[in-house]
Amino acid sequence: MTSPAIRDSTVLVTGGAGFIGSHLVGALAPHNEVRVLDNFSTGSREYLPPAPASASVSGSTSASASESPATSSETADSTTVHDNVTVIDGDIGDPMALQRAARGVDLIFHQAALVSVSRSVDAPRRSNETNLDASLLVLEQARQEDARVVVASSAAVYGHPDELPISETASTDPNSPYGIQKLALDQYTRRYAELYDLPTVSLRYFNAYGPRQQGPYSGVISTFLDQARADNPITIDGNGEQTRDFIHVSDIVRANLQAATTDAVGTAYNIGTGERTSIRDLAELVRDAVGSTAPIVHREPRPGDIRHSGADISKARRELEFEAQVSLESGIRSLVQETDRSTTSSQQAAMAAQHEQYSQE
Ligand code: UD2
Repeated sequence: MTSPAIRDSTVLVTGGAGFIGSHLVGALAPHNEVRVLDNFSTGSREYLPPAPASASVSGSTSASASESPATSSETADSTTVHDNVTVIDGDIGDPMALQRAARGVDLIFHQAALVSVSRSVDAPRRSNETNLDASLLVLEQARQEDARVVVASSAAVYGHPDELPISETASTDPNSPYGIQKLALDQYTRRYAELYDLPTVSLRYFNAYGPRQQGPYSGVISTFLDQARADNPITIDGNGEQTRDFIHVSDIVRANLQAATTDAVGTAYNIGTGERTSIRDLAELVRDAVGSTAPIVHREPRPGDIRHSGADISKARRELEFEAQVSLESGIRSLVQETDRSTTSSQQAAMAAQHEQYSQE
């Protein structure tokens, strides 16, 4: 399955310099005018697509400086950012920055969030400000611009599932502030279609992984990869029998592109692979892919940890015409190669390769 092309559109990606957002920007940049609104709390300018080898880009226009507070060339090394990408260094909670970033857009991919479940437990009001209050500003701005919105929701909306695989009609009983915030946003997103006739889609990501996922609050795959590379113990919480549905970021990008054109709006879709993998198997997979001899150790189980999570993908397959393509084995293999490349050559070269891959799809 190939994703439908989005061309000659003006698109805002909130959180566009972050893990998932930057991959989306890479896919959109060759044929669209892309605005990135990011406060760079976890994102990086290095994740944004580089200018193509040939100086001019056909089929799209660049944002004019008068429309935006800052262009790519003003805020970053102009050789690192694609001509079609305008970077707005600001917070989604800042109405002025948001207004300027969203002016005249056809489409908004809302990826900005405080993604850490544990941080949301430590500071529920702070995470609510971004994940819900500011997200509501994004929806309101979309309404203002009459723009389609695709929102990043999460499997965290389900809490401890009462069925496996989890379908979109399963009960939603989130067990963290993060999950509560994502559920409220997911509901707002769906209702905006009905109340304001706005084409909206909510995508409930399962466990995302891939290049550029890093930092203290990133997912288990990047943690295990770092540990295996350093030949440090690979730390399994509990007995490792808990399972997750791991989905590669390139598949998440495809799901977003499908959501940007589908007629089946005003609804939420599970974005997973439909396959569950235990954390113990994952530890071995990562260790083997790296060729490491790191020991696998067990710690206390994580408080409140969900035992099993796996997506029923039939609705996404049927209505969104989306199905994941990257197996966990090949996703981990390519992640290991990618990180090998970026440690041996410049980040730029890895970015160019990634960008090239999206351009060809
Ligand atoms: C939740 C959400 C996910 C996403 C993410 C955002 C669910 C099912 N998933 O992911 O959609 O929103 O939060 O942060 O609600 N683990 C270890 N050792 C480590 C690190 C993790 O064993 O060093 C285990 C951890 O205990 C858990 C599993 O790996 O059982 C996955 O953990 P995670 O933090 O990558 O993601 P998870 O499922 O909490």
